[in-house]
Amino acid sequence: MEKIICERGLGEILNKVNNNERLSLEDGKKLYECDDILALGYLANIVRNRKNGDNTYFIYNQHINYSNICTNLCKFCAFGCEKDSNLAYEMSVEDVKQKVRERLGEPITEIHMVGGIHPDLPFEYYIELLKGIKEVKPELHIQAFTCVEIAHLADLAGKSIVETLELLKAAGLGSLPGGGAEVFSPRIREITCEKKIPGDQWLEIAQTAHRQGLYTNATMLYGHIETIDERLEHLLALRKAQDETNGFLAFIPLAFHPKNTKMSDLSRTTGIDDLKNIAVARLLLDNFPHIKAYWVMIGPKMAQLALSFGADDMDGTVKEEVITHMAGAETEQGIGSETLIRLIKEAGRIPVERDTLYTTIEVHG
Ligand code: V47
Repeated sequence: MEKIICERGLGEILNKVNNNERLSLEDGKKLYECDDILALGYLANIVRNRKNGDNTYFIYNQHINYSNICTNLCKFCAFGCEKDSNLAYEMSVEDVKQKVRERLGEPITEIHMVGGIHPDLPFEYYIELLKGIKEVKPELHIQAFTCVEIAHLADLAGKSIVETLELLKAAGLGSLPGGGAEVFSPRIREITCEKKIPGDQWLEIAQTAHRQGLYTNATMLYGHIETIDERLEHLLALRKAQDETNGFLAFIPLAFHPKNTKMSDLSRTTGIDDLKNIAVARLLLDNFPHIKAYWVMIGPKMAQLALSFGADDMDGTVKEEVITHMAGAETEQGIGSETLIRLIKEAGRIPVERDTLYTTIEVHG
């Protein structure tokens, strides 16, 4: 394989990867331009194995989307809608508590909770959401509110990001998910999500969280109108931020789903692009401990393959996914832990059930 990699013009990158040296923007371009997916997988797998061996992580989690009412109305999103839309919904704190109560019998360790930028829910609602979940099951880790929501909550509270995060932490917030990053490029934001906070603000909020001891994830929404250069700039901005604050746990490439969005004329991503984004991310984000293959968006089979292309995490059981399913995802709403374990084992890897912060709960040997 090394001979083939050299023939593909990736010999210098191979040397760098073997010597654990940082790859450049130019290297990233070469990787994206390479259409030999096995060569990319071979390279990414070197980094994956160095960082995580055969361990492949998953979590028993539950998604809760408290409301889809949103003032941003991004063009790529089929989830967010206006308050008077017939699709609009809003859960009360009691509704959310009930969702958690309904699944008390399951070994769920994490609540993943995000929503839209709601025009009139007060700051107190968000505090009560966190407190309410903790009341029902205190040991749950709540991974909630993207950096975009945090900016909104700070506005609502009339406080700084630091003060807002302290209040949320005190109410039960454990970490932040990686959504809302989209593509940092101002060009892309202008066209697809002009009302959303700019990329540098997203990064600044993530880094503020890191400095306060809150871990976060990071995402990139790929497969719409972004260029390869814009993807690379996004990845390198994340790498730089991680050098500074080291609080990102995982990077998750998110495959664009066009159905029911204002960009529904676009096609869905291909399997090659899905694997390429996993592989390039693994190679460029040398300071990120984990790369997630989010089975909800790329399908369990592609996520399984991604384990040989740099990914070491399959996210979790999920159960009620709305954001991608509103945009036409054909995957199940949830997946059993036994299925995740089987997928991981058949890929020749070791299934490791983890908590949000990657502490091992059980190795399914
Ligand atoms: O913020 C919106 C994206 C995100 C579409 O942190 C879309 O571990 C595809 O961030 N097609 C939400 N993507 C999902 C997310 C996430 C998922 C799983 C794990 C983690 C984590 C984070 O989905 C949104 C937005 O960036 N999105 N619309 C769409 N049509």
